[in-house]
Amino acid sequence: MAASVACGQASLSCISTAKGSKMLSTGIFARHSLKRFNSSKIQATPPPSVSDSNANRWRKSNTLTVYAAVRQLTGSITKPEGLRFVVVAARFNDIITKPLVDGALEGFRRHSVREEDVDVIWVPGSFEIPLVAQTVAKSGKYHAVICIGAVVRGATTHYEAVANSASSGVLSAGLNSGVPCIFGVLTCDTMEQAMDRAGGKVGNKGYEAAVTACAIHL
Ligand code: INI
Repeated sequence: MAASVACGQASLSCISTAKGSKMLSTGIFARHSLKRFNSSKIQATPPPSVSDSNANRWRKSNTLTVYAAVRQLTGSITKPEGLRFVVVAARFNDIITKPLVDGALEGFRRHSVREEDVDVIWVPGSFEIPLVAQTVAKSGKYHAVICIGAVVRGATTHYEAVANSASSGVLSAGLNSGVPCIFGVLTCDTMEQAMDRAGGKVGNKGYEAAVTACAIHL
């Protein structure tokens, strides 16, 4: 049985299993199985980068057996209804950040987050993300903030400054606000690497950031 427990501002999803075990497929747990317990499955949706033919294998290898007497607390990616999210996205390199934002919105849609529960705020570049992320995180309106940007190494040291500021700034925004701020900022050597991660052969990191937000909401 799944329940919710309040914890200050936080609400954690609690899966208690009084009558045996439940299988929880989340994509973040290692595989465990113990056949002598009864089990039922709660399945996560495989990301778009997983082909239909590999979907069942993906689900199988992302399964956790939850034992009867063990109380497990986790953010839930199976019940994100009612949660509100905001995407803070950089316009710089928007050939990359637009598909990342699309991926994030697709990730929310596939995990039952309602369209009206997601806002998107555009900022000039990744350097500007942390301040806006912290401000919206502190507003109390959202359960998590998804930060999207693309920092691509150029000929100058500007890359290092922007990439480092974005990563430490997003971390600080989360720590200062107490609201998860998910780091969906690509830091790549080339545009090709960035495209691979924005819906190309390595998947869509925006989609993954949205799923992370669903999984970690406090
Ligand atoms: N912003 C990015 O989001 N990605 C980059 O690759 C980038 N580079 O390389 O310059 C970038 N610079 C702009 C920066 O984020 C600020 O908008 C600008 O410095 C004004 O504060």
